[in-house]
Amino acid sequence: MKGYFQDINEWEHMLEENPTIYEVYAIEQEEKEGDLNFATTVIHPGKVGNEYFMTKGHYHSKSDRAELYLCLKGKGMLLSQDINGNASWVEMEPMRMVYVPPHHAHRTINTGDSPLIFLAIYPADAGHDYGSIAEKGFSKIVVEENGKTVVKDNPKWLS
Ligand code: M6P
Ligand code: ZN
Repeated sequence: MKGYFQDINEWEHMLEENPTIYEVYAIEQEEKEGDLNFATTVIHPGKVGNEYFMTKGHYHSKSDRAELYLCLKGKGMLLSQDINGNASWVEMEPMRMVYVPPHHAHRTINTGDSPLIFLAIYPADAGHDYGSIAEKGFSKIVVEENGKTVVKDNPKWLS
């Protein structure tokens, strides 16, 4: 995940211990219309500098495909944005379902101090498009400031 977090020095420092940031256990079907994939994701608690551990985040290759998450354990946030970088975010807590509309990139963030575990359900033909997020990130970042979770403008975001 080199380049995904703001604090490059902290990132390199953390690599000495090489912690697992998140794990995905996906059951994926053949990529055909009408079928569903599902995946359980575990994001471990932790931060790089003041930025919480998070997933890479992606658009769908078939960008009109939506996605649904059911939070099972822990505390976190779903950050999503449209193709122009207009972002929105919603808190995740056990038994809360959160929805990613078509044409929206999505990333999940563990803002708690225990693993964040959620189930994702998405069309089998959605596909993952990591390109633009890997390059530009999201327009917002989620950090801890004075013990509080804060959503801030990404200083590296170029719209
Ligand atoms: C969820 C789903 C998966 C995704 C995973 C990790 O389980 O959205 O499709 O792979 O989160 O997210 P990412 O692939 O962006 O790292
Ligand atoms: Zn997705």
